[in-house]
Amino acid sequence: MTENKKNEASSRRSGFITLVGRPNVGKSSIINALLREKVAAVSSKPQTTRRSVRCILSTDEYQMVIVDTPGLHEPRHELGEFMMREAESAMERVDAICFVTEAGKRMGAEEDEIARRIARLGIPVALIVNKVDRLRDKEDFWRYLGDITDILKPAALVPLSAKEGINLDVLRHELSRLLPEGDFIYPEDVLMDTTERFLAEEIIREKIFELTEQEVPHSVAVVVEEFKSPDEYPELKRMEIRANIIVERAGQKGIVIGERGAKLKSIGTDSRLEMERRFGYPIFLQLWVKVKPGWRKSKLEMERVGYTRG
Ligand SMILES: Nc1nc2c(ncn2[C@@H]2O[C@H](COP(=O)(O)OP(=O)(O)OP(=O)(O)O)[C@@H](O)[C@H]2O)c(=O)[nH]1
Ligand SMILES: [Mg+2]
Repeated sequence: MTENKKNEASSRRSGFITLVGRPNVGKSSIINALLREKVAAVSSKPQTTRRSVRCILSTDEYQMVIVDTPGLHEPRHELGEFMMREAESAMERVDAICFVTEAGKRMGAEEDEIARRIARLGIPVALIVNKVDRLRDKEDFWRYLGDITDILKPAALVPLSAKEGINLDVLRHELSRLLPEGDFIYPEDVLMDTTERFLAEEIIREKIFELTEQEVPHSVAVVVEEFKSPDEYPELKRMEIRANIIVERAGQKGIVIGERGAKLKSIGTDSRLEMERRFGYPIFLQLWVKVKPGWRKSKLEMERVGYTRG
């Protein structure tokens, strides 16, 4: 390495920061806002994120690998257990942890308990209080924070709105200060450490979360069976993606398909449009709905639909 390169490397910073918190507080939305790009699946329903995913924010000075995680909750089946293992292991060997909460919501005992566990890890913590756009009275901000700051002793506290873009620069700055010196881990143009196949599954699942209600979104898994890109097959003019939507019961299959196939058509159209934007090719998308009774409760079925830990 030349002297110049060495200097450049040592003045740069890079590291891993994991975002954790209760379901639906806005972790994935915060990552999309930080990256200025929609990379992670977001929905109004809790437990949207099922796997930990590394998302990457690169600037001239630093590279932050931000790990999105499933919302922390008491698991009720095998899928929930899988999600919690994903979140727990994402907190190991990282440079900092961001604990995300919601403004104006009183912290419960459960949140305090999570905070205590995080504090015991001995890793620097940033406390993000998201959704401040919803606060009607500024006084509520502190009133509802409760004991959490005493428990976490955060190195930074950032009131934020991922939705309205309030304090995003402050958050970028505060998090970058928690990064150690070191050269970049990923090429600067990489936004996510994952495959296009996984992204396609996430996009379809997100649309199902948006377009179905109650137990249905939680009972769904998406498995891409075929993924052909012009990158690999230059003779193709478009990407060809065939995916199975797995549900737990026959009734749910009817709901996902909808009257005269209308719901499935909407899921397909919305997914295709987002994929075209993300992947940069015209997309041919075929969706099939299949029933696998109780897949969320079976380790074997979970593995078959792709929920295995590497
Ligand atoms: N009003 C408001 N809503 C927000 C904000 N950030 C996120 N949301 C909404 O909160 C809901 C949950 O957002 P997500 O980003 O999916 O939350 P999450 O913490 O990743 O949820 P899980 O993956 O289920 O743990 C969505 O409807 C978002 O649009 C915010 O700053 N203000
Ligand atoms: Mg999420």
